[in-house]
Amino acid sequence: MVGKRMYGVIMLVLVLITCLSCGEKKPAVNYLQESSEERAARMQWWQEARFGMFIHWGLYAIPAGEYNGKQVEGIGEWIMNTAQIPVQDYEKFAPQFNPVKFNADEWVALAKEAGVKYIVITSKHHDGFAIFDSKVTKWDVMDATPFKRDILKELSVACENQGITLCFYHSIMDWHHPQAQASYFPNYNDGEKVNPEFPKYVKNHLKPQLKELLTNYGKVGILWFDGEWNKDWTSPMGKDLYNYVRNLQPDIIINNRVDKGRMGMQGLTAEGEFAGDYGTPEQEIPDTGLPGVDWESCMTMNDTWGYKASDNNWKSAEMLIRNLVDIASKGGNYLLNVGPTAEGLIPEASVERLKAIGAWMKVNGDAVYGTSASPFAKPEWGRYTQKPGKLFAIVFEKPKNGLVQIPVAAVQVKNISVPAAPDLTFKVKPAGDGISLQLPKELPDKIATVIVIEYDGELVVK
Ligand code: FHN
Repeated sequence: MVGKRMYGVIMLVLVLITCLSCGEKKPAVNYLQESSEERAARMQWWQEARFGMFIHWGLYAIPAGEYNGKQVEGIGEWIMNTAQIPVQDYEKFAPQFNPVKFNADEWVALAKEAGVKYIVITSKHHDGFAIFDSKVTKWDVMDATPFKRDILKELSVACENQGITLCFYHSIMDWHHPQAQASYFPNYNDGEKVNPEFPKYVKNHLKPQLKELLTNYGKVGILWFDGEWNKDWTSPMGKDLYNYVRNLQPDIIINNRVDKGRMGMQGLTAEGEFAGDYGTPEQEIPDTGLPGVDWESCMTMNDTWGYKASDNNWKSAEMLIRNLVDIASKGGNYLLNVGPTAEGLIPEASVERLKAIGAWMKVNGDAVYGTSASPFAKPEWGRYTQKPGKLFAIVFEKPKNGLVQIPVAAVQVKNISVPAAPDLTFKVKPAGDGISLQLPKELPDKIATVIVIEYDGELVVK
């Protein structure tokens, strides 16, 4: 019996060797059947990262929210649709795209200074324009613009050199491609129409460009799909694309916008068999963490993703830092957006905020990186995050009585420290099942003061 089985194994190996030697593709793997252990290993770097930078950059930075002398409402990268610009007129922006001030090393250095661990950049947004050297189309930075530099290649080198994970946002919806939504003009986003040619766009354009992105730019951390809401895109297409991408880079992470399971802007995935590794709340933060659910809130610093000269509605650094803490306290990731200008510069208001976040993270990053969701309901004065043996009490607003109640039994406490005030000490006063800490008159960090409680044993969650 063993002889026969061994013979079978040998034959299988020989067949595989033959296939590989004659250049036949290795059989595609169905990654939708991945084991929980394999998934956990693949997601680990992303779960520990907690903080990424979104970059929306493309031709829309040229009009920058204005068309034919008029301000165009809404988000800057939607100007082709919002201003109802015909394809041939939108194409006139390409010869104007020459961002000579673009410096990938500077962008990545800024992201690193901010404490960002991964960058997600728009390889192609809904307007179909590729900011990389695509042999699939002339509608790309190499053929259609005077810039003629492969932006993603320069970014991939800078990320590799500086230890930041590079990821790509790629729109399934395409307002420029004749076999996709170009023919839906003047409403390229018409959710009722279906282009019978769309499967040909998927086969001859979408997939080949993804193959370029996953072959020519090194290891890619995340494929961040978007534009999946049109009727043209189906769940079977999403599952097929998920496997197509994973077969090109098996360790890559793919968001839930590859399939049709996303529940609107709240972004999490509906019950059922939908592809995608994590939920994508947009411009919002879930009220509570969701045990066992991976999610990432993508948010802007002002009101637009793509650059818009008139949008100066900037969130404060305080709000951005507290968003990061709030999201981490619920077990999520924060994907914070910048929209560079047509010259290739990240707006100064974004730079200032990124540096402020970085200054806070430099002192307090241990309370965010590699943490998991708080086991406790959020207290009125701030948030909790946790790591094994460490509870981080992060104080936004000092309670009137100056006391914070921490649900860790006094006997368990090994050490209490405040990274922003290393000399600060606390008298540990038992209070009920936990301890009560008297805060100093002035909080060491006005935005968010981190108190690290190191303890023995397990936290008791009531
Ligand atoms: O339509 C896009 C929009 O332009 C932007 O890219 C956001 C960012 O996630 N996603 C879509 C809107 O949900």
